[in-house]
Amino acid sequence: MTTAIKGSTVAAMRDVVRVPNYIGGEFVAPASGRYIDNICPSTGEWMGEIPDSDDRDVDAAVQAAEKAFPAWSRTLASERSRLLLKIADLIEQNFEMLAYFESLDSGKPISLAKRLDIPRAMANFRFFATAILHQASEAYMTDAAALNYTLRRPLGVAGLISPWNLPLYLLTWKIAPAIAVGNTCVAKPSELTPITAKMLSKIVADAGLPPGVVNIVHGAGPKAGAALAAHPNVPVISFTGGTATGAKVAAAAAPRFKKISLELGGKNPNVIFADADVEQAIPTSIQSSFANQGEICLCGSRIFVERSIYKQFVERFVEATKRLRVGDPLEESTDVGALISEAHLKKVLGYIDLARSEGGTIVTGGHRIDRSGYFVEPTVITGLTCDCRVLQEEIFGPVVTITPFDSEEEAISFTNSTRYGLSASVWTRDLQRAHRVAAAIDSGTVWINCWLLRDLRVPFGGMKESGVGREGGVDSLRFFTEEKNVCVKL
Ligand code: TXE
Repeated sequence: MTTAIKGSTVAAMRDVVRVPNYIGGEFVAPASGRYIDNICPSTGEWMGEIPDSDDRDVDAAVQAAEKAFPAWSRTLASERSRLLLKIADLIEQNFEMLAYFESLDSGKPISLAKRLDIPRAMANFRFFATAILHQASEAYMTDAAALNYTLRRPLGVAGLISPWNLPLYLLTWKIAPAIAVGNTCVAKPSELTPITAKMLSKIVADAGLPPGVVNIVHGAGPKAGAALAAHPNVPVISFTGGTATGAKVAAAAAPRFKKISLELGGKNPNVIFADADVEQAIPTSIQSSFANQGEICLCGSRIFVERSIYKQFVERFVEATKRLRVGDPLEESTDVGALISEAHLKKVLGYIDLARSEGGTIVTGGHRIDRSGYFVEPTVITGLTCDCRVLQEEIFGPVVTITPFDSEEEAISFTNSTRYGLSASVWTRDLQRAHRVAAAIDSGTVWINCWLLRDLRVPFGGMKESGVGREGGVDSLRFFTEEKNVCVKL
């Protein structure tokens, strides 16, 4: 499949890439009849179009989801599980095609789509399909006077808003738990990366999921996304995206007291103590800085290195950065692909200029690559302090700063010096220090001597302005259900 698609040109795909909405089991055009262009990040060319949906489309999707809810919420867990496993199998059967289009649509290296995105999409469905078969509920005895037990029921129609950096990975991270526990849903994928969401709607239909359980409405965030966040019949919203957008979603949800989970931006630290295993720390830090062009909320964009090994670390890190192959995302050998859009390219280049004006040294990289599409050289910056904007604001590109520190206390204060608190990596062979520093860092996840090692059972989310709530494992199952205590007098 891959070879066949590779041979085709972007122009030849015009016929096939008009993405429809998926509402009530039907593929439908938007009420407005209008479409938004979908631009290929690695060429800058028009590649297709997606519905410019508005509140009418969102409302139709919510109605379809409401209609499907009574039967789906009563469907036996074993049957819901079977259908979710079928979806996972169909993702697996379409693995190559999904990886290809994920890479084409987002600019990410196809090797990453194959290693991370599509396997995780399968794993999300398998994990929650089986998790619902192993649930228990609590019971509390009030002496000999009463028995309390907890019932958990789905909330109704879940609103799921996902971003462009890990399109199918994050969309399925939300859809799978939402429907596994008996909700129906309306999902709004990013307008920048609609293609694998379109493919998922076909997969969901082919798997035999009842119409209306999953609905996918494409469109612009401020129009379709905002309509979903504010819809009166959507009691629960799961959102992943930028912090500024998260604030808008929270504001739209607040007057209706919706349950919300917000996974937002990060400015994650990567702390390297002098006793670290540098042979491991360097290649992993290269990954955490530049994987997916730095467009992962968990990327470590601020590296702090103990002063005694700082010089040697910078030299070796820069050498490794220069070896990264930046190029066509569809080439298997590419390490760093294209940024998502021209606007995002400008944002990232703007921060590199800012680093220069804040007095930083661009040790390697720092420029747009001279070719069509939105490519930026992997960039390493030194000489900036923690109060600089470049170390305070999320850049979300292949740009990393390296700063020396002199003590454990200073390392901790550097890590905690931003308004974000999503994740951190700490590199040391000193076990007690590892635990001490992990406890002191304000972030939802701390990795010790690793990065992006994800177990789907663990709580995932951010502190401070990196988000509200936790998802993953039991947290997702609880988030998408509502508890009721039943008290029986004995
Ligand atoms: O994301 P948006 P953007 C960060 C990153 C990036 C910045 C802006 O720093 O540069 O955010 O990216 C939908 N109501 N992250 O603007 O807008 C939108 O259609 C409801 C971090 O591209 O947050 C899309 O589906 N929904 C990040 C989703 O929100 C709205 C991933 C996310 O897009 C909306 C992406 C509105 N008013 C960017 N406006 C992460 N945490 O991984 C937009 N949307």
